[in-house]
Amino acid sequence: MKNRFLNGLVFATLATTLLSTSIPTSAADKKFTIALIPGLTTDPFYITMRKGAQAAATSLGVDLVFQGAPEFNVVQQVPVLNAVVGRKPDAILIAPTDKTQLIQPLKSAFSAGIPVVTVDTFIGDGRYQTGSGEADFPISYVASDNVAGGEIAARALAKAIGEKGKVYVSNVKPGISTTDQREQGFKQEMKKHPNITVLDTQFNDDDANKAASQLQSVFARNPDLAGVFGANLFSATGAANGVKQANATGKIRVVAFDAPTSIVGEIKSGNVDIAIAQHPAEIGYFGLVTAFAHLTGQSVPPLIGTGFTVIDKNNVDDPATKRFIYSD
Ligand code: T6T
Repeated sequence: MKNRFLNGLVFATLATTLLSTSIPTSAADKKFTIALIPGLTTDPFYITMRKGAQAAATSLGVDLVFQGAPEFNVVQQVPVLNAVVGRKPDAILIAPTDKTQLIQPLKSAFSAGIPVVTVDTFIGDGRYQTGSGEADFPISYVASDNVAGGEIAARALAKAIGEKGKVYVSNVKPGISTTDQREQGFKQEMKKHPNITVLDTQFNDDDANKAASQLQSVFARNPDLAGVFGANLFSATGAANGVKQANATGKIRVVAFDAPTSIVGEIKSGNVDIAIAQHPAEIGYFGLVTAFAHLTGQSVPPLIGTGFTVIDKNNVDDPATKRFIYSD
């Protein structure tokens, strides 16, 4: 999967070329409307993604519609998707909340003539435009390499705990492509660290309070717990809070996926060892550019990989790092 990612620099060059190339008159005459449907509207990750999408939309003269649900789940996302399809946008960017259950609802959008780009998460196996099956119709997938992200997390946690002890993954729920892949990458990397035991994953339904109480329960059952990997923003925030509530800062080490503003303090106080910041603005920007390229007759890559910035106590105050802290 990793090798299929387009080199970010190459795509950046392509995008710059695209933006500076004159648009055919017919395309320039039409004002496109592109909808962005996030996993949920209040998550700083998607708020930051929206900013990137808006920056590209403004440059290209596109109307961006941002419409989503208040929680990350299929039951709330599908009615939003159907309402957006009813408004007949020229294209849809969406972070599907389940890799299987969003296939049919998105297929309806595609059948209605609306091109689909998935951002952050994918449907099916994420291999689009291969002629391989019922979920390959989206034109592109724009995202972090989440397996690699899980591997980075495992290496960092292994180092923090001195290569030995018990750890677990605090995760959202099975079926979400991103968080499934982070757990997969984490576990496959941990196989290379023979003195580390990975306990059962705890699923929190994207609820930081639940993740915090799960941390305390796992700790109660395993007083020698050494570390936890929070596989997304709410899992990591909750795990870090749980460690504080248990007065176990420094004893239970935390590796966080995602980088909300609160993570800066957690890293400085030593409660979190590292945060793996995704580049959600980049995902939004290149998602929008990809849809626009398709609408104006360009071919587009079916997979576009965006970057990570790993934040720890050594670089947390660097401006070059700080720009990747998510917007609230
Ligand atoms: O980690 C991100 C996103 O990549 C994932 O798909 C869902 O959770 C987040 O939005 C963070 O809350």
